[in-house]
This record gives sequence, structure tokens and C-alpha cells, in this order.
Amino acid sequence: MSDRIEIQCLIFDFDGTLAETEEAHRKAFNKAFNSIKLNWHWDQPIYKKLLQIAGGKERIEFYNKSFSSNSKKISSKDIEDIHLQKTKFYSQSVAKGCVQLRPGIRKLLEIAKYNKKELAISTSTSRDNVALLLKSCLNENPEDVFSFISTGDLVQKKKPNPDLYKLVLAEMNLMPEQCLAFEDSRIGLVSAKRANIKTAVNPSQYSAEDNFDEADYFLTSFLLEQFPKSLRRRLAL
Ligand code: XBP
Ligand code: MG
Repeated sequence: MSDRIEIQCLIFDFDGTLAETEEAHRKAFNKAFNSIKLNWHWDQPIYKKLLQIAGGKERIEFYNKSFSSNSKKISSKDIEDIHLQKTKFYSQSVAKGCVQLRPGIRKLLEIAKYNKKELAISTSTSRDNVALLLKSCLNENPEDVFSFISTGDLVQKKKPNPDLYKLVLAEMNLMPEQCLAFEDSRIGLVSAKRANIKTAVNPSQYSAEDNFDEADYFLTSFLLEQFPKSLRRRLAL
């Protein structure tokens, strides 16, 4: 039955899905640690584990609690300061053009728009980070492309909690059956599925080994011609 309801809205995750941002985030965290002379360094294997926690501040808190030795533990004020610094370093690397949209995304957004689909974003990161990257990669204001942008600063609980997706449904007055989510990670997939939204997964650099058993569609690229036929039919694109 739900398969007969038209998909009206495509909801995109941001980090890892619209763009491969996580290396830029990781380097910005390390620069922020350096900037306050904190002897922490997140290499790629550690960062992969830390990505199970959505949100930059929550990630620092988690590391502080679970990985850092007692002599290196930091205060809540330090966490706030480090995250502010990290955001500044991340913004600088986006402004320099270090982060690009994933291949196929630009065209997918254009085709979806042309076919009168609504577009939305559901992300644990902030509105400012989304706006900066879209401006730099698409040369467009986010609100000219996306009808609603659900960001980590608008909810109490980030992914894998479903609140970011539920907010899109509520704000756009849509039923889950009218939407399709695009995600790159397990926590993102779980978040969308807990909101009852069918989900297409395309893993990113850090999530290739995640478990995607509950995904409705598995993508190896964002090129529409490489989507599974069943998904193209469902989207009518
Ligand atoms: C991924 C994230 C983000 C960034 C850090 O979000 O967890 O939190 O790594 O961003 P999603 P901030 O995949 O949901 O887009 O430092 O801005 O919180
Ligand atoms: Mg993601």
C-alpha cells in the first residue's frame, strides 16, 4: 500500500551524504586541541569509532569520558571553547574549497527539483555549517534549494534518535510514506527508520563497514542511472 503513495520529498543527510566532510571535521578538531595546548590527537581509526556519536560537542564529551586518562580530562567550559575553535577551523577549510559535494549530488538535486520533488536536510551539524558549504559548493542559499533544514541545534537528541527526521515531517506536514531519506551511516539509517522513513544508504569514507541491514535501498553512487531500478521506479525520476 505505502508503495503506491507518491514520494514527494527527498530528505538528505548532510555530513557524509551530500559531501565527504568528516576529514575536514577531524582535522579541525585536532587544530582546536592544539590551539589550547591540549595533548589530544584523533587519528582516523579513533575518529571512526567516535563517529558513532553524532554532534561535535557530544563527540568531545564522549572522548573525554571514555578515552581520555584522568590527568587529561577537561571541563565543560573547555568543551564549549574547543567546539567554538573547531567550528572556526572547519569553516576556514570549507571557505578554502577543501570540501566538495559527492559525485552525482548536484545533478540529483537538479533533476529532483525539475520533477517537482521537495528537498529537505536532516543533519546533526549546525545550520551555519550547512549554509557555508552549500554556498561554497552550489553558490546558492540553502533556503532556495531546500524547503526545510533540520539541524542539530533544533533538537534535544541527535541521531540515532529520530527527532531530526520527525521535525522534517512535522514542519513540512508530510507522512513518512511520502518521503525517502538518503543516509551514509548506521546512526543516520537508524534515525530515519525510527521515524518510519524508507532509506537509501550510500556509505561514505568512514562508514563503509557499518551495518546497513535495515536499509531499503543500497546505493554505490548518487548517479541516478546507477540507482537500483526499483528505486528509480519508486521515485519516478
Ligand atoms: C555528522 C555529525 C556532525 C559533524 C560534526 O552529522 O555528527 O556532528 O561530524 O558537526 P550528519 P558539529 O551525518 O547527521 O550530517 O561539530 O557541527 O556538531
Ligand atoms: Mg552522515
